[in-house]
Amino acid sequence: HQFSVFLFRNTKMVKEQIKKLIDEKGAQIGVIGLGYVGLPLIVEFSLKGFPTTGFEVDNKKVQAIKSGISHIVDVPSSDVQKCIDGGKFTATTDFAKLGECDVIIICVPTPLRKTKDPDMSFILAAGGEIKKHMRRGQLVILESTTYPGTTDEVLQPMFEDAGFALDKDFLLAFSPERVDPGNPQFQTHNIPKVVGGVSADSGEVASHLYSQVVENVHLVSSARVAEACKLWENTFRAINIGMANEMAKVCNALGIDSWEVVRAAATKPFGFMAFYPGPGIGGHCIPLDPHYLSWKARQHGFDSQFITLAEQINSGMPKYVSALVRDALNDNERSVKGSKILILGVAYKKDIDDMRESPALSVIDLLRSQGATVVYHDPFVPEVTFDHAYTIGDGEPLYNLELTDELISSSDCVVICTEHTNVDYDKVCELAPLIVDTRNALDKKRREVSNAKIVRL
Ligand code: SAJ
Repeated sequence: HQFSVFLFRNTKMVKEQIKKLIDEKGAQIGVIGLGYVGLPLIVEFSLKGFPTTGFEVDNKKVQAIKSGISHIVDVPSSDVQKCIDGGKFTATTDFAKLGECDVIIICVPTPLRKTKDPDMSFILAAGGEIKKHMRRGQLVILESTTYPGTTDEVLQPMFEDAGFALDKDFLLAFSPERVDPGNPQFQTHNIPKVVGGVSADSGEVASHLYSQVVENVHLVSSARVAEACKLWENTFRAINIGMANEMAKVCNALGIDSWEVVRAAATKPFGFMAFYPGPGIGGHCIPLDPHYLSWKARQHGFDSQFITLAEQINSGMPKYVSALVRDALNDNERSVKGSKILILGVAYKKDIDDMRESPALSVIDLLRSQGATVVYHDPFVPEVTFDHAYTIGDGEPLYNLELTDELISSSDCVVICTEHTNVDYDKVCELAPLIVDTRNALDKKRREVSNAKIVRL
């Protein structure tokens, strides 16, 4: 059998060879990067019966996964255990095992440098490991969000430099991840998957692969179209959130409740999509991805003003919120300096534990730099650290405090930065002297019975 597999792997057209392995659920699938994208993906393939290998540079994650523990909120540990019990799933830091894989999917981070330029180091590192261990007959797919042209300009030449020819020896495609952390309705299997190959064979086989685990696969004509699609989606969000934030400032200036306005606009059954104001945008996608597009556009002499403007507005929201707090305290004849401020919710969005780029960090930093003592309560986040990007507290952690009556009533102001569901807002409304609500966490009924003065974004 091994010989016939060897023979098969070294003679058939790569496209036919990999498709057959996929149809037999014999294709060994490797996923590089076991984070919020890679872990759900490899679990889906493993539960469908494919032999799978997860590749991670972080051995702590590998050990946790090998003992059946998931570090990702959307992946139950029971699913990881099921994969292990299936006997064909493993996780490793040994990238030499990439040579055993028929399919390799890259799910590594694509952050920004301090200069807001793309940081391609993770993609280059993954591509380098693949190149080192490449053999004939592999399909490589990039899922990390990146600028249009990455797959064919960066990865394809890497593999060709190693002496492998596209379509003859390897296939290469791009397929954007669309994971929405904490979204109970949409998980990997029911989120439509866009796929684009750097060649027709590549697109065809990559699309065939994903159709094993995703209900709806949308094949486009090239990897660039798929790369651009992802950036269009996320730039669309960043710009519309920026508009919602600017509209909130306009409404505040006119004494109009912006949340009521958006709710009313959302009754329009066509031609409108509701976005809501907030203390800024967090996560590792929406604040960053549009810069991959504008960076690439600038290389072609095009300056994207929408992306720049949205970034200015969104990144300016923490400052706007800290000014709301300052003015609200002032109305209570208190200065920010010397006040005790309680932040409710520090994660970058509700009901998840992710702190990446969370605007709450900037709100805390701004208030502390004006002399306030700031503490927080967030049921999902046990501790928060501030790196050198913040004015105060480089490396010193803040710890989650229990939401006691004493904590609330002893605060001069409570600032709701994230509207987690499981927080006792009735108690906050009863005991807090002053509340700044940046997420419309307190509905009309609560606001009417509250003892606190409530300021809304
Ligand atoms: N936000 C607002 N107002 C809004 C919507 C969001 O202030 O109306 C804020 C959120 O609080 C958060 C940030 O923007 O801080 C990003 O929120 P998000 O809902 O876009 O969530 P992400 O970044 O976790 O995930 C998004 C995906 N979410 C949705 O489509 C709802 C999706 O855009 C991508 O699949 C994913 O980024 C990604 O990985 O690219």
